[in-house]
Amino acid sequence: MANGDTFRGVITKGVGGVYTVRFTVSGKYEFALCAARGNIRLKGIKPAIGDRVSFMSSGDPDIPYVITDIEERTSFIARPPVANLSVILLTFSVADPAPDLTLLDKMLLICSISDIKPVIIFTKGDLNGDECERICSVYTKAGYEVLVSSPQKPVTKNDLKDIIGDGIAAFAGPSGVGKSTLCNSLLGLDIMQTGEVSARIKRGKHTTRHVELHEFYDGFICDTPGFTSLSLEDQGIDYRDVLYGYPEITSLATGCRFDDCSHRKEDGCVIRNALSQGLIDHGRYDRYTSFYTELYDNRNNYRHRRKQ
Ligand SMILES: Nc1nc2c(ncn2[C@@H]2O[C@H](COP(=O)(O)OP(=O)(O)OP(=O)(O)O)[C@@H](O)[C@H]2O)c(=O)[nH]1
Ligand SMILES: [Mg+2]
Ligand SMILES: [Zn+2]
Repeated sequence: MANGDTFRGVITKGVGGVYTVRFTVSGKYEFALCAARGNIRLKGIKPAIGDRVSFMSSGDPDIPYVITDIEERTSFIARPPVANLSVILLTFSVADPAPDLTLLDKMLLICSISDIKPVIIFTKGDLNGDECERICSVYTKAGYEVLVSSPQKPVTKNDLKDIIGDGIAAFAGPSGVGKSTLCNSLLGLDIMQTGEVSARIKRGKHTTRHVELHEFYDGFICDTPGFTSLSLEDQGIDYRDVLYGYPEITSLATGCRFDDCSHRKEDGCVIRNALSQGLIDHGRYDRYTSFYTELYDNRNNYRHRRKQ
């Protein structure tokens, strides 16, 4: 590397303003430690893992490179900050803790609006086989890709190889569902990084704190800390966008009398009929109407601060 040359790579780790950037030299992967140049921070952009960046020599022996530019992001999630995600592995246990399907549906909706492919992984199938089968069928019928994981039959590297390809995938879901267990087993890492769920606080004892990208075939995977709630309103979701999280309703809605049918009480709505025929799951429909109604009732609060 000559001084003044500019290189390009992907941020895989960021701790205290020092970023690890993976780049290619003569067909081989190398890692560079980089600081961020002031103008990047001044533009209001803080580098995040997953960012594709340009960098050059800094002259500082401690942090030898400096990030000079960040490519436009194809997607961004804020908590934890990860840029250019192409896949979210939505991980929910079928028991211990019981699956929070309201949270799952909210995340499916956000994935759809953010153009990130969701893949649902139901863990702990060993603890409640019947419930596992039931919710798998609900989400498979709704059109989603669903995988099941248990200690006897964990999700394998091969199951995810083509799904992730050369993209970036992140685990996401509540605490204690087994994200780190699965991520570590996929990466062949020490299982000691996960632990028993504490009975009192229902969290993994070795709860994941810092987030980094790990190489996975031609792409990356990352583990993330669990979370318990998510506000669609805070995410800037409009009531008219709720249907993006319900492809099975959208695909039948062409039969409704009104183009802007909300599928709640309108005359000529075919969705209630589809419900009684079992074509749409009642739980999914109830969550759709409750998100719609809540966002509709609060619409004056968020219209002025909706993301463009
Ligand atoms: N029975 C059963 N237990 C599991 C399975 N997967 C994980 N566990 C256990 O669930 C507990 C929590 O697992 P973690 O991997 O720490 O959960 P996590 O989702 O990373 O939790 P946070 O980091 O707090 O978000 C551990 O005791 C695991 O051994 C499974 O498929 N079946
Ligand atoms: Mg974890
Ligand atoms: Zn309708």
